[in-house]
Amino acid sequence: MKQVLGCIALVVAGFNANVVADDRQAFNTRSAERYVAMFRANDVDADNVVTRHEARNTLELAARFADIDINRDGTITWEELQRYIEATFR
Ligand SMILES: [Ca+2]
Ligand SMILES: [Ca+2]
Repeated sequence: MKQVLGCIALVVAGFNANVVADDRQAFNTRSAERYVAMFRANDVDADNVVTRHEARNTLELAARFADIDINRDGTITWEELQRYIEATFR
């Protein structure tokens, strides 16, 4: 009986781990989509680069600007955004 309960506990624990992994995946997907949307919304002149000036009105993007701006040149390129998303939400 103990062994059966142990098996059930393992199955339940495995199921929970899958649920957590799915939640995590869903969160990461939503976050990645949100960052892409923020990038597009803030790229006012549509040159595929977001400057600090363009990002100034979006708190989350402004707060993460230095993290995303990998080469620290004061602008976020589309490639830098993709690298940030890959490193942070995958
Ligand atoms: Ca721009
Ligand atoms: Ca940059």
